[in-house]
Amino acid sequence: MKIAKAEVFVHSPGRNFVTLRITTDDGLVGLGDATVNGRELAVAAYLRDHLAPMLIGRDAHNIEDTWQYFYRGSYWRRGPITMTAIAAIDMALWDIKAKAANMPLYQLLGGASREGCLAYGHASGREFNEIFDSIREHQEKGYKAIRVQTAIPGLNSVYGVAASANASAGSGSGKGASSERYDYEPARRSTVPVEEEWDTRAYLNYIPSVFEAVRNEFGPDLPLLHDGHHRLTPIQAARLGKSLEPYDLFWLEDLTPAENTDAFRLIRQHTTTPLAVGEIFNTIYDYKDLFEEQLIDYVRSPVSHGGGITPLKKIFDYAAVYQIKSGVHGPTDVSPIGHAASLHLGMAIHNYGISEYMQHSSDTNDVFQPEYTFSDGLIRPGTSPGLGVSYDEKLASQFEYEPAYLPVNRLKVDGTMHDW
Ligand code: EZ4
Ligand code: CO
Repeated sequence: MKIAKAEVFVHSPGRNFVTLRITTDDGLVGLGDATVNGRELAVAAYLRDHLAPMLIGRDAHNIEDTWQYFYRGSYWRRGPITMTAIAAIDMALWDIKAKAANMPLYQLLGGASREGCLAYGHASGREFNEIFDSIREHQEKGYKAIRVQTAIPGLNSVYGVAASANASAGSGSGKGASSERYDYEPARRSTVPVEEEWDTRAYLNYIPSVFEAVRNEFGPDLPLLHDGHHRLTPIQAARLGKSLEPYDLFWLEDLTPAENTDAFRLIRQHTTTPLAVGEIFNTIYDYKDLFEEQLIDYVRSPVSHGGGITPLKKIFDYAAVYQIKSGVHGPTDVSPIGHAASLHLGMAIHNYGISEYMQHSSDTNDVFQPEYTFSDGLIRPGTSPGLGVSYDEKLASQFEYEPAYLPVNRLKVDGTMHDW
């Protein structure tokens, strides 16, 4: 079974996505998600100009060899652009293999280890009542675990909080609703990033009161998560973990800038709050020391940014040695193809933990027609062979790519560039 065609699409149904479509000489089609938020065209060019020509004529069945060919063969290893491009190829080839086997992909990865994959949603608000309402809305949609982000008194805009009340996790459809949703994501359609402001002292002083209020309102049982989004120093992160211990968080995510993994040693000495990291990691080498020293509890890499199903399965298996679980990144900038790939892998592995599941706009779902469903807190794959996602090229071409960028962050006190 030889690869006959490899096409790259960049379209914007609800938001920008990069999609790889591989076709074999016997007519099987595999899809891969190659989206890197705000750097979409770089991955598209990497795939189109460099990798696609090398794919033609290769045996579509040889997934491990193809992965090694592109990882070792580029000489320039790792990095989000390279690894996302390779991930898209890997996903598409697994999609093809599962279609050839006439099975949903998780069957080829070892079969189902669970009924479905536990997911968490994003609640946020500007003050306590708005946060409570947002949590209730998510519970009504079926979520059994909830991430809580909050505005900070004195700061204009903060990561994870809807710019206006009616932009929060709505369920609307049509053009207006999807661009509103896009604004909330938090990438914005513009050629220049929006600037947000930050004050760590204000954040650290305020946040325990939010989790205290949420626990008082919702009781001890609801799993609660929070994303620090890389803004703290190691000692500040240690303080946050400690100050939130009474509220029993499911995890604290990305407290410090992720490239300095040594920070976890200090944080771990001070707190028993579980820690998650890895949404900007892309190889097992980013995780190796964190696993071996047992410094984290959850692995955040999704299939699309973790180099594909092939390497992520190895990362999860290595994590399992240390009782570390999966907790993959699932924002809307992971396309339904990427979500489906993470879901099939999550169904199969033993050390599944939880997945982020930010729901896509109706325009996105119309283009990709994902088969997975969400109910009672779990995402479940469908029954058709492969990933269970398709790509309506004709419909997608009605939504042209538009530049859109994640915000940047400056300290409120003096405008110094800070981690966003
Ligand atoms: O900022 O997906 O946990 N979720 C996150 C996301 C990321 C965006 C980056 O593209 O941190 O909101
Ligand atoms: Co995050």
